[in-house]
Amino acid sequence: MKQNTIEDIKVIYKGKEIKTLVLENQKGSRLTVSNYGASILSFETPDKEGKLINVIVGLASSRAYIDKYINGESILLGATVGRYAGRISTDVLRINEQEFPIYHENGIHLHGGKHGLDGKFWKVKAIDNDTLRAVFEYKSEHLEEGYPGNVLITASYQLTEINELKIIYTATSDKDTVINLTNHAYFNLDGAGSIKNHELQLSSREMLEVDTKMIPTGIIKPVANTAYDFRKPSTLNKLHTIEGLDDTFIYEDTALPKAVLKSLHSGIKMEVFTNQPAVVIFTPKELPQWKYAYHAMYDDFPAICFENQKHPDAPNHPHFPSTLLKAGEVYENTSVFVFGIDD
Ligand code: G6D
Repeated sequence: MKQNTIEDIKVIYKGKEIKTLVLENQKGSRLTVSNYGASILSFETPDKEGKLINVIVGLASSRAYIDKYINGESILLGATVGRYAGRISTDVLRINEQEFPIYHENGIHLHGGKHGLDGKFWKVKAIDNDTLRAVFEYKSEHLEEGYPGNVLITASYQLTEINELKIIYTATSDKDTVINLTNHAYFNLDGAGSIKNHELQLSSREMLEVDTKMIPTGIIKPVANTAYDFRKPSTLNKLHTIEGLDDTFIYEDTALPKAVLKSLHSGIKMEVFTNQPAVVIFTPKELPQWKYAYHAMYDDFPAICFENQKHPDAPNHPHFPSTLLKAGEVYENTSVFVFGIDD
């Protein structure tokens, strides 16, 4: 019987230490994470024939992530996103009648600003072979990217014996602030090609209406009788008709999986559980022509992101779940991606 193993690889690149950790469970599934952006570089799990498939799109080397970021080309592959994931429609945050200017481009603040958490070198806080868990930590200084509060953030990645990928983010602040983290993994259950042959089922009856700048208007609209209704399993070849997804769906309050994604080719099924009220589902029409891990080649609609989080632009919509983190309180965002074979 295989044992749990964690391989710890250190590379110095451009004067910085990149720590890559490979967590392997007794089924032979392998989760590779990096302290750069507290990112998931890959996740290999067996398909219906028992062959390992990398279901999370990654680059061919951990150094490549830094080069893409420095060149302003990052698409946040597998990265931790924040302090505020998604879009904020104003160039200031108003907290307790105080105004905090935040970085913006054309009046929109996206994914934590010009230098969000995805471009930081996190500290390796813990590596636990028994529970097959790696924890990264980042201290975000007061007014970093304009956000108030000295905020201690942790990102915990765990691979369990039943092929669950558990992601737990925590944050505590010494001042009232806002926080809304997520993980930006791009899933493709075939490890290459397109997700058009995947089937998606979502426990969601509502989604956010957005304006032309993709900013929520505040209106929450039903998905019924629209192409965005995934309450019944739907194959994703319909993405062509809706130009893909880059939308916020409101999860139903259910103990059932919030989302189920299946590949009709590899037979791999992924069930998504989370304590977050919403998810931004992003299906890029294509990926940049880069060298990807395992020499993977991708086609149109190559991947799908399940960015479990609170609503984008919540600081400007009082009726959305609050993203305020009061001094001394603990923020926790837990998501579990359960992998198996669709019987
Ligand atoms: C685009 O609008 C999308 C975002 O949702 C995505 O996270 C990003 O590309 C990578 O900005």
